[in-house]
Amino acid sequence: QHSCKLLIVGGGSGGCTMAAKLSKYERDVIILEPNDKHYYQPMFTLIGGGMKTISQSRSSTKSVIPKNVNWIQDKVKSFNPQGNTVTTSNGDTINYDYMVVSIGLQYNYDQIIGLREALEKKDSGVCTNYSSQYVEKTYQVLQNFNGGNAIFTFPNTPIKCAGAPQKIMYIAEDYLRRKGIRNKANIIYKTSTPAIFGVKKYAQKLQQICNARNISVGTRQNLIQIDSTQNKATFEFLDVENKTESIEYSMLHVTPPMGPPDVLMKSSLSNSAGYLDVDPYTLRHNIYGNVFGIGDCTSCPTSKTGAAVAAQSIVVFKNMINVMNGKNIKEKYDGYTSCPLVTGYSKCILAEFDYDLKPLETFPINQGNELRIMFLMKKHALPFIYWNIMLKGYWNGPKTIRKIMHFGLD
Ligand code: FAD
Ligand code: UQ1
Repeated sequence: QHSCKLLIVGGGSGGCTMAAKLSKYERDVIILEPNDKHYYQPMFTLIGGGMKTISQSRSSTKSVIPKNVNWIQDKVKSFNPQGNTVTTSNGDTINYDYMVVSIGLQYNYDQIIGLREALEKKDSGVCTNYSSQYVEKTYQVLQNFNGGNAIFTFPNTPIKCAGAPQKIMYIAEDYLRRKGIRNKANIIYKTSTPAIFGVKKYAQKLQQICNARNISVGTRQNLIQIDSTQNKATFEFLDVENKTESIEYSMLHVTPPMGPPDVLMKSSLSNSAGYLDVDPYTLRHNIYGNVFGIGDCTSCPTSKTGAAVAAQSIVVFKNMINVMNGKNIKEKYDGYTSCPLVTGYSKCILAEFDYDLKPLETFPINQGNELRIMFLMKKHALPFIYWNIMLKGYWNGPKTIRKIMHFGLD
């Protein structure tokens, strides 16, 4: 029973950024977002390490949606792109001329037996930085740790910020070292991926760090079950048929399996894997020309981050304005993404790369090294940029800074 020129579905990083940009040009905008709280999720890593509090990562949804955009606090129940409508959980129908889909990823906790129960249990030693609901538990588990196996997992699915499962491990390692009990801990990284990171330059450095800091890395191993009565975690070996291993843990930081939201997967907007089927360069839907996508829910083969959302936002914006004006679209996204790999309480490797997995670094110094300045940027500058520049529609990623920094150098 609503109608608008432009509908934005999802009011996370991508949706709010697009609302800010598009509402400067178009007055008839509706944004659909069910939650009344907005989180700056990249801060969760620091919250897990006790460096920030949950309230520092949170704001009201009302405060991050432009005043002239109509926020409907509800969620999409079904997409009907043939008829240019969506239906919502409350039973409304919303008709649109153009739509941006930015509904992020869904956590599939149930794909690991016993995970929910273990997370809910107060003294289980099982935690995850990935959810606002559980992130504060991570630091409690870390503070209570007094020896044994500390295991950090990466699931067998694409995830948000592929570096985050190991950032908290380096922070934990540093924490225990500073506390003087590092020798009581076995720190173990168990990842479903074939290497510690997807980009060779950073993977080599991270593997060196693991070797130097006595962290053991097991690749192609996937957490499938947690027995929180006996503190045992079971892993399957992805390259060996029928092989599993159970290990006792004192601390277990889990990255839950993730996937596209069910509502997207069952719609005709998705590709065979369930992601929003967009052209990876123009970000326009491959079938429905009046639909665009941004962020984690799209089929773009890039590492899913807020940094990628920033770089995508200017492409979606320019291409949508052209489509709305009946012009050809020409703006292209290069796959830029970035991952600030925090390696402890004072250092960070700032990985930046494109679709070809080639480093695309902003600053004219080797960002593959652990640097204090990058840690300070992660802790102080990026949250400021997010709330005050990106969500206001003025941050398109660091491309301009990179060009200035590299002027005459490349
Ligand atoms: P989100 O911001 O997740 O927003 C999706 C929105 O859609 C949500 O608000 C949700 O409520 C809404 N929604 C869902 N279903 C529906 C529906 N049916 N109808 C309507 N609305 C719906 N990125 C970085 O760049 N750097 C980092 O260091 C970094 N670290 C991270 C660490 C952690 C622990 C986590 C969890 C993430 C991290 N990220 C990082 C990733 C970053 O937060 C995401 O990539 C980014 O938020 C993606 O934006 P999005 O708009 O696609 O999805
Ligand atoms: C970035 O632009 C961004 O969006 C605000 C992030 O999200 C939190 C990031 O983590 C990073 C690293 C970038 C890239 C920014 C610079 C200055 C290199």
